Amino acid sequence: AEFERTFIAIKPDGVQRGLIAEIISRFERKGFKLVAIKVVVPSKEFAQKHYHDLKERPFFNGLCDFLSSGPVIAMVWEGEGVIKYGRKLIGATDPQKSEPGTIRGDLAVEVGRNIIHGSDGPETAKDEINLWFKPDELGSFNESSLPANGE
Ligand code: YYY
Ligand code: MG
Repeated sequence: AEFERTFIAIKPDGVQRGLIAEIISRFERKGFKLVAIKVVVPSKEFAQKHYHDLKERPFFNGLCDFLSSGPVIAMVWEGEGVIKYGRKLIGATDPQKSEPGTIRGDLAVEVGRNIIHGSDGPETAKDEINLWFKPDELGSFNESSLPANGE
């Protein structure tokens, strides 16, 4: 479980509102490790793939339009328990029900503008990481691979 990884995305509303650093810092301070990060403007077709589990829901079309409406920060975070605890840091889907202290609880008010996505289990984490990232974007590294004394 030490090398557990999850997919986290800051949605266009979070980017537009200037919340990138705030959100990243919450994962960093907890002790999780950022393994990959990039800015992507997903196409609507890509958004539909990402949210394929929800295609029968009435909000599916609006949700996919929204996800593809601007830049998204796509990330892979690693650490023990990161899938489940990442969801805890994020808070409940509806920000009206998210606890204070969570990202959505502190920073959002509407379910359709809840600023962040996180994988909901090991299978979706694997699928979402593979959808958003190529294998060569997920290079492993650790502190000891940094040169000593700036060499
Ligand atoms: O995983 P999470 O993002 O917390 O919720 P999901 O049930 O997977 O729904 C994905 C996404 O859909 C949610 O973040 C907002 C949107 N949504 C909505 O607009 N209206 C709902 N009643 C439920 C979800
Ligand atoms: Mg979900």
